[in-house]
Amino acid sequence: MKKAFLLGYLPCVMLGFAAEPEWRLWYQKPAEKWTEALPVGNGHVGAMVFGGAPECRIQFNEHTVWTGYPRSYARTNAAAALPEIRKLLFEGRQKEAEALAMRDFMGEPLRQEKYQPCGDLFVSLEKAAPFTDYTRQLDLAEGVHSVTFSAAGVRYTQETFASHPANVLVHRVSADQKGAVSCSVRLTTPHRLAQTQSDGVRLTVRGQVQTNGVSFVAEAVVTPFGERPEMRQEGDRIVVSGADSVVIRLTAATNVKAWNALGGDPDAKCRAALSLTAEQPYPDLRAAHVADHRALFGRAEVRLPRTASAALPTDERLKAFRMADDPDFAALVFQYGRYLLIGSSRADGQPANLQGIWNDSLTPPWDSKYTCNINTQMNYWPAEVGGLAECHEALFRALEELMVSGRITAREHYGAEGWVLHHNFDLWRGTAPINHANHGIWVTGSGWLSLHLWEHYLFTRDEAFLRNRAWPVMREAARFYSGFLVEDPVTKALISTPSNSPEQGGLVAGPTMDHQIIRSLFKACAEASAALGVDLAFAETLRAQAGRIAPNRIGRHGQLQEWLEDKDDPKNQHRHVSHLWGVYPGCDITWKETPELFNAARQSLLYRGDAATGWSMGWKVNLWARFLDGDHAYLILSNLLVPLGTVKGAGGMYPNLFDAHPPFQIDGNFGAAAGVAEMLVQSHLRDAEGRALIHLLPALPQAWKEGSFRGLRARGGFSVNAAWKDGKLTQAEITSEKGGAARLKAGAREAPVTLKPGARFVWRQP
Ligand code: FUC
Repeated sequence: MKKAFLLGYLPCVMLGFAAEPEWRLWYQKPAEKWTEALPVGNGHVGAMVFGGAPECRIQFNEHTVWTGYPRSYARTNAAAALPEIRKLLFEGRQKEAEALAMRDFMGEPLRQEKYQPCGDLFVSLEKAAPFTDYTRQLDLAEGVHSVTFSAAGVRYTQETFASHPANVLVHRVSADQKGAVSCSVRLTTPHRLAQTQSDGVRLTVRGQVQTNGVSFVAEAVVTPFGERPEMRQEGDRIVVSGADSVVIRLTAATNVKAWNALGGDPDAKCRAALSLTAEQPYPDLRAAHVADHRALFGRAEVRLPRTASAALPTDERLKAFRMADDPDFAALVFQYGRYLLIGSSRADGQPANLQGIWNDSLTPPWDSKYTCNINTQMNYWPAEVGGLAECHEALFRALEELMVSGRITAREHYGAEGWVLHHNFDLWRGTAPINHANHGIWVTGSGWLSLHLWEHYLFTRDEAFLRNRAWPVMREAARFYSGFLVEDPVTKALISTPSNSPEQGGLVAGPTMDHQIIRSLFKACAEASAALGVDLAFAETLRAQAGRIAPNRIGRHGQLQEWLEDKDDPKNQHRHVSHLWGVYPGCDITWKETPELFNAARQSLLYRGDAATGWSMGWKVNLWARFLDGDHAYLILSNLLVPLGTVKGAGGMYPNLFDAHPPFQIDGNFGAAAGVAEMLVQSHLRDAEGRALIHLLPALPQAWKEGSFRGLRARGGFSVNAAWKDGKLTQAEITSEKGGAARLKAGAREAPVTLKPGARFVWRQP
């Protein structure tokens, strides 16, 4: 350990970093490709820092720059086609049902809108080529990107961060010699309908994504420091010479007032952010940012054995990664996942989309929107367990908005009460079925996402949140399914139809995943209603209906059936493992309560195989953790922690550790981070007395012989720390903010505990 630490430490000291940060990504050359650049973000503005020399490119996004404009995608009276679609499905005439649905049932328009890039900031240093001793790094704990290099006898440093408290991105260029910073700064945008201007101090880009759509403003204010710096305008650039340092503050805003209203004033929003920070010295701006970032990032940590590999530059470390050699890489991936969530999802911003907040393309893959038959949910898997519940808030607000648009979809498409969301949404909160009837008609986006509110309550025990925020959304989601479920003429069970098992098998009646989600939602609603003492009669109806929903079934290959019929193909290695929802993230199927179904689900996962795209592997890590198989979970995780293209037919990672679907899709980062946590602590079960069962080290791989974690959260309102050696727990510590009872479990040992508010329990092992 000591040797490895020194190996990593020395080069940094030699290269001029004060000390090597504990958690960082670092490289010895500038980024050439976007997937080599490093992300910073404050939930409003996200940026990819290339760190080049002499020119550093900072490609940036603003969270509400989207194509389109407010509109409903619901199709008036689509519900008229519903009885016939159902009838055709019951008669086994799937293709006819899909054709009818394509004609009369899909949303209008058929496609949703796209998340867009905003612009690029270029900072070009004079006399900075050729350069030597180059390092760039992203310090995950501080949330600061830095670049250092030498050129013509001068040592330059550039720092970049996206401050949430100040709502600006800050970039500073400095040098180790007075007056040595001479640079030019320009601002561009890839949008066609745009103009750039400069007043000699400030660069402004004004753009319009499309006529009658989103308009945006991005502004960068350039401030030189030193004895006699000069600043002038040259064409579209601001040129500084002879400065000790230059600070650039960048902000961006749009005319989006809300998901259903344009007409905001982007200039005023930019002015507000820039004037608030005008007088703030750089060290103060930086300190306020670091304090804000650390308050979130510093809450939780996983430590795994650190070997010499940890000292390698990140791109080389990724190439060299072998499971047994570099356990600490998984800890870095856990921390990076948390870092990315802090950067892309803050309470007052949009939720993290398919690329978080980072996108440089006008036509991004899957529109960089919100696919919610797995992807959006996966983004938030590390939120609660990883101590970032506040980051979940952006999604909760989106759900409240989706409830409004989803009510119209419920009415027009199903003649039903409540609200429904299908498999995608966008900035405009589209909720209707899109793309194609063979996968776009999937009704449980709203059910699954509503359970995120319930999970937040379970983790925090925040009753005011349950009453005021969670319950209205959950209840109305359940109200939809309560009216939507129909009796299967064969089995007499209640089933979901028409729907789909994402994204295969076409339009069907009764996919297993839907039933697991709806049953879980109904049970959660019954519990919530009892806890709050409200809507008791409705809860009783849900409880009764939950008991009648088609149960999970074991099929002829020993598998958990994905559909009502026993038609699974054991050779099917499709990336979606939807019917295993009940194992993770749900708990409809558990080792404790339903061991036979649990084994069948495990068999299904074995059939599906190990290799897959990024997010699918992220899901499988969590599933193997729930199957209590740490080695298998780690095997999948390590298939993900490789350069893209290493495992045939599978994803992997780009040099900046962005997950490859491929191309980049951020869900795999979040799935992997959540998976590491799920291997170390699980809390989805309760004991016979209803206490949260906190299972410590439930799926520890052999390669993680020793380690520790702190600040992971468990349901019931607990924070958990633990350490282990030789694969055995040595000590655990749990604290409870609100007070409560839990049962700790490690291997065969168990200990019931009851804690007063604020109290801590230390569980020492023999
Ligand atoms: C789902 C997946 C695809 C992709 C897309 C964004 O449709 O099946 O693999 O992740 O979302």
